[in-house]
Amino acid sequence: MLTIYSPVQRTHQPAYVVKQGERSASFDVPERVDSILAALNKQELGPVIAPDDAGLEPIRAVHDTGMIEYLMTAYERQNAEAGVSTPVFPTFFPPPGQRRHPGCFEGQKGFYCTNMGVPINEDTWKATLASAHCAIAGARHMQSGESCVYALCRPPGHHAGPDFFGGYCYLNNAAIAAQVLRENGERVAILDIDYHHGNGTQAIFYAESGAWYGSLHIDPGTDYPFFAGYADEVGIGAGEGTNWNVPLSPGTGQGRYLSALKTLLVRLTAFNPQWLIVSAGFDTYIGDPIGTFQLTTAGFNKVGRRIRTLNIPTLVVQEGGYCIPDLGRNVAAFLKGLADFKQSD
Ligand code: Q9C
Ligand code: ZN
Repeated sequence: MLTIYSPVQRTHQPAYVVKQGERSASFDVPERVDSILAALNKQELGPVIAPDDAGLEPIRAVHDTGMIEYLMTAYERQNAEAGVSTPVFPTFFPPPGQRRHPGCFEGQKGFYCTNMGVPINEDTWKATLASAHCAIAGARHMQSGESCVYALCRPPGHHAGPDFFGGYCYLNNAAIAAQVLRENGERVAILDIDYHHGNGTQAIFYAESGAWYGSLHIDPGTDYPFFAGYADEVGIGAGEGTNWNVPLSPGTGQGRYLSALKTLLVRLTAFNPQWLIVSAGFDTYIGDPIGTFQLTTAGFNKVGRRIRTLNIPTLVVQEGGYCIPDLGRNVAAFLKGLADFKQSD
C-alpha cells in the first residue's frame, strides 16, 4: 500500500489551545505522525512518498476564497498589525444571521473560526497546505490505478467546512480529495469513522447528490461538535438521502460499533460509488484520551476487513486519534485489514 506524507506537516506544533478560558495542551501533536510512520515501517506497509505541490485550485473547489486567504495570512497580519507573535485566537464570533465581513483583523479572527482548538501560528498554513496536498496526491494516485492509498494527513480536516474551521482542522482534506475524484462526474462515498462527527464534511456535501457522507460517531448531544451529527440530518434538495449519521452512546463497545458499521455499509453499497474515501480517526480506541468508545487494535483490523469486502477503490485519509503510544499500531492494523481488498474474504 502507498502512503503519502510530507515532513512539512510535522512543523504544525500548536503551542496550546484554550479550554475553560485557560491554556491547555493540544492533543494534536507532531508525535502522532511519528507513531504512525514507525508502525508503517515496522509492519512493512509499503513505500512512503511526498506529495506534489498541487497549488490552491483543488482547495478552492471546496473552501471559500476568503477563508483560504485568512488562513494563509492570519499569523503574519497579527504580527504586522498588532506586533503580536503568539498564536492567533479569536475573541468575537458572528451571531446567527449576522455575518457581515469586517475590514479589521480583530473582527476577522472570529469570522471563520468556530472554536478555540485551532490556533494559527507561524507554521500552521504551510503544514495545513502540505496535509491537503497529501490527500490530493492520494486521489491522483487512485486515478492512476492504485486500488488503496493512505494519505497521512495532519492537521486533520473533517471539522473544516466550506467557510468555517475548528476542532484541530483547518482545511477538509477528505472533501478536497473527494472533489478531485469527482472531476469526471464519478460518485464518491465518504465513510467517517472518527470518534467525532465530521460536521465540515457533512456541510460541504449536504446538498450534493453525487457525494455520499456516512458517519459513526459519539452522540453530538454529549460531545463536540454538538451542533450537527444527529440522525435526522439526511441531506437537502438533490442531496436528500445521501447523508447518514449514526450517533452512538458514550462508552460504546466493539460489538455495538461493528453492528452499526454493518448497517451503514449497507446504505453505502446502495449508493453504488466508484470511489470510497475513509475519514479514518482512531480516537474510538479504548485507550484514547478524549474518546469513550472501546475499540481495540484487533477491532480496527476488523473494521478494515469489513470495508475491504465492499470491493471499492479506497483512499484512507487520516483524521483524529490521540493515544500516541498505540496510534501507529491501530492505523497499521486497520490498513492491513483493508489491504488486498480485491481478494475475497
Ligand atoms: N478535552 C478530531 O478528532 N474537543 N478533532 C477536544 C478535549 C475537540 C477533535 C476536547 C475535539 C476535536 C479531528
Ligand atoms: Zn475526532
